[in-house]
Amino acid sequence: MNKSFLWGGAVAANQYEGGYQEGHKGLSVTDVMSAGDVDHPREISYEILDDKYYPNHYGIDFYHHYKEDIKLFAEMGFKCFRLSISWPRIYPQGDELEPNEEGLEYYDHVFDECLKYGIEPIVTLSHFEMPLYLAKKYGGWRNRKLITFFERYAITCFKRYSKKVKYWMTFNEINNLIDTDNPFNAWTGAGVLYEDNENIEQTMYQISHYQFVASARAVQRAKEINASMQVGCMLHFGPIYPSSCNPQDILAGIKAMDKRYFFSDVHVRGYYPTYTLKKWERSNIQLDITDEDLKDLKRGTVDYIGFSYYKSTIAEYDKIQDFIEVQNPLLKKSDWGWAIDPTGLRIILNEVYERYQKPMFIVENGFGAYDKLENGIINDDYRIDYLRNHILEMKKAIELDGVEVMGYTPWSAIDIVSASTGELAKRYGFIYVDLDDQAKGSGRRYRKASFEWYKRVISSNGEIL
Ligand code: BGP
Repeated sequence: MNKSFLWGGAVAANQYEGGYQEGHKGLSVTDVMSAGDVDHPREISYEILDDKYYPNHYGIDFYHHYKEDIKLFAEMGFKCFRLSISWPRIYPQGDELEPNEEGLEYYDHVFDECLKYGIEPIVTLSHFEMPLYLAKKYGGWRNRKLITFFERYAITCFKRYSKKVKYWMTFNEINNLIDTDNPFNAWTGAGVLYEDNENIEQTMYQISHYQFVASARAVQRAKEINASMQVGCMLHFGPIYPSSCNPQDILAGIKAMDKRYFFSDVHVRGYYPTYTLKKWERSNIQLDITDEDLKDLKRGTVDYIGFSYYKSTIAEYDKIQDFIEVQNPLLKKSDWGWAIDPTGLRIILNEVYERYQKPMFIVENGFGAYDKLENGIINDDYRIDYLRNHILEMKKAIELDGVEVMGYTPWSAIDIVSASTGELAKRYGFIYVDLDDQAKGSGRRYRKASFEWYKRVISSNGEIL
């Protein structure tokens, strides 16, 4: 492994910061998302209702514990720490001309604390969130004006942190927008709720287009501010296998992957792929796309591909919808039904690298589980197994297949609120936080078994697994 390989861990502002009304932060769309669980989706109301609990308000209170937590990351030997900036901390409403100085200072402190230990901050500008005000007043990313607001926010961050942050990403898992059956996360994070009888597919492509343009403009502004800054995209990836060797199923697998690749194709190549143009023609999809937008897409292609990998899936031919997703009988699953497939990581690294020849950054990979704290000890061997097997496959992709991988930041550096369910009980971290789903508990941090294990992995640069 290359000596400069970026080992670290990842989190997202809305899932761990807390302090939701401190430092003149505005409300985020995630601040009005109630708790859910494995069987019940979270609800979003655009108002804070008295009878609901909102897990993001407290998160794990990193806002007040950042020194203690970053010290623990340093103890593990992190070379980098992936976090996101909360947009409403910087622009509380989203459409103001001047940023909130207190919000900017907060991230100065966080970045300084990281840099003190030689930890490189890796920053996502929008991780499933935005100012609630933009969602209510403008309809979120349905509205072209959002491009200007995002660009202003990005410029503010690039200028302010140009000496502290080198690696940036624009929109987290932008390709989750395609998942129109489950609009959770990417849709709610884009400040968009379905309207009755709307053409959901058309809306999805329009939101995506505005985000692509906003991202491309951010890339250009970053280069103007500091040419050495690197801006990447962030995709949710994982191979989609055909359910059999029937050519119909093979084609179904390709079509299913195209739905994910559509987003990286635009980010990386700077233009819309032909399979999408044909789809728009066929489905009579009408979009607001200007010539200037298309120029922006070309000028603002990304420097690297950040992606999350948790699981693989299977596609089976379906007459009506091209394909349907089915379960893989050969793979074990997590308690939340996510198929465990380390080889899938090597496969996707190969596929994506061959497609684009751009450096890749694994910015999320991890195992959500119900951890048990017993006498101050958390034995999370299942997590160690998961991560070990994935790192082994990543190493094969690098050493045997020649894939260029910049770093690995498992999800999550520390226990945080789950994005999909709102639980804290779905834990991913190397550090246990003594809080329950209602944020009750001591809040004390404990090193899990995986903490000591990962520390050795980093100090041996991936040799001791
Ligand atoms: C990704 C998101 C993260 C994160 C992770 C785990 O989709 O980028 O924000 O939460 O998945 O998902 P969950 O928290 O739902 O288990």
